[in-house]
Amino acid sequence: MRLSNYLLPVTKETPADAQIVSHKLMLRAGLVRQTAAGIYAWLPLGLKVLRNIERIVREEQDKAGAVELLMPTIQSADLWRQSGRFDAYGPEMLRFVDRHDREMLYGPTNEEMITTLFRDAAKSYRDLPRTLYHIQWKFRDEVRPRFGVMRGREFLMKDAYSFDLDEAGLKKSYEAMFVAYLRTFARLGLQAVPVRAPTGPIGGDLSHEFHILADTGESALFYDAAIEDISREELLSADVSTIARLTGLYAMEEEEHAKVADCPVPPERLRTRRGIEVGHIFAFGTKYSAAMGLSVQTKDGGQVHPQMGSYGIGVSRLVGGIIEASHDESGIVWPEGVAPFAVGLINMRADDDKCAAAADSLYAKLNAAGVETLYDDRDERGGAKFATMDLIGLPWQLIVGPKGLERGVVELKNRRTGEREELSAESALARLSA
Ligand code: P5A
Repeated sequence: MRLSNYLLPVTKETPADAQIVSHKLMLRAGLVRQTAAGIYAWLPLGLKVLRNIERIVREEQDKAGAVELLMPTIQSADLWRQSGRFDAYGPEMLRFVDRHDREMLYGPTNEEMITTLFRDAAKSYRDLPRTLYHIQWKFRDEVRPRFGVMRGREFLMKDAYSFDLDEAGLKKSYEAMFVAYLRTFARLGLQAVPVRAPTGPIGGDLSHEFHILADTGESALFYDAAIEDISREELLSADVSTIARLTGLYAMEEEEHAKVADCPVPPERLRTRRGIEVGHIFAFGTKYSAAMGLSVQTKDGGQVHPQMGSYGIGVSRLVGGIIEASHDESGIVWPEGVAPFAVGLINMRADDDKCAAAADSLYAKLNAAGVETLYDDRDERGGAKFATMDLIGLPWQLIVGPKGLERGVVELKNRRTGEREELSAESALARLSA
């Protein structure tokens, strides 16, 4: 992508309305713009990051055996009256009427809808177990939307729903999602701490929240320092034994920790830090299947209400969460898997024909090699180009200038370490396409 043909409204000034670093950087780097309280437009660079996160989330859901579908954002109130949650959900639910005076709502979650879809499709034990998911926008009329996309009113969620014949099956489905979450967050370059959680309006008696550690998190966590010793490699290849290991280690939110009479963690190992909740999973049994008339025939001819769970990931919140966990004083430092482009190619002198020709040629070769490149081909000062590239945080910067060209070299900079290296254009290409 040529920057001269892109929409990247970066700013030097720190926006006055942003309190936390990720929100400031998302505005400054031109990722999002607020269009109404807690509602954001995703600008081209932000959308690429959102799509990359979605892709990793989707791949791990598919690997865990979940099946993707897509449910609408708008739901009918009748659906929610069947579960009894229409009144219970309260003012966070955005309600409205259509032209025929039918009561509608913008979905804050989809337990009701998936239960009726499954009810109409599944007839017998052969149709179970199943886990279905979608990645879809939600709306919650939060009293205090804040911190940008971290607590928005409209936000993107991955929500999965599992259906099993019995409790042992539900436990397996819950564990499969738990493992998928550990892998997903590790691939996103994050260390996520699973915390035993209260279930709130979703219901049920087994639930875990996944938090990433960041000073600006909304919850205070108390946990065993040993959690931080679990390596990224182990999380990337997590299995059920990893769950046992992690849930065997103490981690609680402040309110729950306060209720614990004897904390099992010795004081020298007890850590307290703030966390951002990026995922939340629930096992709630027959709460919705019983209320909404979902039952299937068992092997011996009886009928059972399937045991259900639901599993959420805050996809848009993750964009902010990743920035909280990965930035420096110059801007964002994207982990490889989510970066909007792999390489930022800088032409130091757009007004110099030789320099422009060399940069154009590198750009064409990077494209041909399938390396996603953002090419700063604009006629701007070099200093401003460096600042923009540092701010938007692409993993590699490839700098083409007239002086280097005279010596037959270009410069390659690693955004995370700041290391710079001079090398031939061919070697740079080989390195970046590897
Ligand atoms: C689980 C999936 C649920 O809604 N029903 C379907 C269950 N869980 S949850 O914890 O309420 O939400 C799941 C995740 O969505 C993110 N999230 C938000 N992100 C941005 N802005 C918000 N206002 C917001 N509310 C929830 C969180 O990451 C949460 O873990």
